[in-house]
Amino acid sequence: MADSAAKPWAKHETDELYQKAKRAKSDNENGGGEVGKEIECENILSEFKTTKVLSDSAREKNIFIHGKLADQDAVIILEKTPIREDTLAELFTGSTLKLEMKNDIYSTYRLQAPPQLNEIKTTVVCPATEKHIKKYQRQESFLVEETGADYQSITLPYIQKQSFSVQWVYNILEKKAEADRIVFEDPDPTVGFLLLPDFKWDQKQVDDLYLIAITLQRGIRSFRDLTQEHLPLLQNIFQKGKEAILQRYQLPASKLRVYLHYQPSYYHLHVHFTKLGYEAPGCGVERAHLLADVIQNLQSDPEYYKTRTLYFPLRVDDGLLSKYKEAERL
Ligand code: M7G
Repeated sequence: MADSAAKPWAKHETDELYQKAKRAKSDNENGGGEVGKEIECENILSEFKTTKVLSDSAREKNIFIHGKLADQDAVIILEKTPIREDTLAELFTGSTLKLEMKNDIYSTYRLQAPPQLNEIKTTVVCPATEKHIKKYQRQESFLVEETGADYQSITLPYIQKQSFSVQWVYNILEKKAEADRIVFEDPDPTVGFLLLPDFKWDQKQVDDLYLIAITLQRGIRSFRDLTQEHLPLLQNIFQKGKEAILQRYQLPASKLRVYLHYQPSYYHLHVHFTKLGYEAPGCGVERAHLLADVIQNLQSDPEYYKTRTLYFPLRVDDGLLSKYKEAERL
C-alpha cells in the first residue's frame, strides 16, 4: 500500500466518525430520520432472502445480490476491502494461522483475522427498483452513437420518464443525509457545490479515493445541458474540488482523475474525483469525460454538448437501447 503517509489521517477520520456515529445512535432511535450516519445497528441482513446473484468477481472480491428484505426487493453489494498498511501489526499479532501446505521453502496458510480487520463493505439498496436490479446485473453492452438530434428525440424523452430518482442527491443538498461526510461546501447558488465521499469509497485508504461534487443548481441533467454560461460553475468545481482534496487528503491535482459520466445514472450534474491509477467502475473512455476537456470544449464552442455526436455503452436490456433499436439507430 503506497500512501502510508495518509494512514494516520484515515484512522483518525474513521475512528472519529465511528465515535460520532455511536453518539448518533440514540438520535436516530428517537426518530431523527437522518440517513447516512455510521451507527451500530441490528443485523437487518439476517432476514435477507437471496433471489439471484446478479454478478460477482473473484478478482474484485465483490458480489451483487438481488433478494428480498422484509418482502421488499433489495440489492446487496458485498465487497472485501483492501488490506491497510496501518493495520498490519495488529493483523500479524492478533490472527490465527491454519497451515494449508508446505513444500520446500513454500507454505500457504489461511489467516483468520480479528473481526475488526475482517470487515466487508456492504451496500444495501432497498426498496430496489427493476432499474437498480438491471444496473447491477452483468450484461452485454452495445456502443450507441447519439447525435444532438437523437438526444432530443430519443434520449431526452426516455430519461424524463425513466431515470433513477435523485432524492438521495436532494437529501445531501438539504443536509438531510450524509451531512457529516461533507468534505467541502461552496454555498454560492450559481457556482456552488458540495464535495463528499462517493458511497463506493470506505474512506479507509486514499488508494481508492472516490469523491463526488454535486452542484447546488438543480435541473442540469448531464453535460448535454451545459453551455458556456456554465463555465464558471465547472471551473469552480474543478479548482476548489482539487484544493479541498489536497488539503484533506494530501493528494495533489496531478494524482486525480476528475470526470463526468455520459450517460450518468443520476441526472443531476455531478463530477467524479478519483485517484489516478485506481480503476474505478465506469472510468473507461466510453463513459468518462475529463472535466478539463469538457471545460475546453465549451470554451471553444458554447454549443459543443448540444450538437456533438456522443458515444456511450448501453446494456442489452436497457430500455434506452430498445428505443435506439426502434428508431433504427443501432
Ligand atoms: P453516475 O455517473 O450518475 O452513475 O454517478 P454510476 O453509479 O453509474 O457511476 C453517481 C455516483 O454517485 C456514483 O459514483 C455512485 O456510487 C454515487 N452514489 C450513488 N448513490 C445513490 C449515492 C449515495 O446515496 N451517496 C453517495 N455519497 N454517493 C452515491
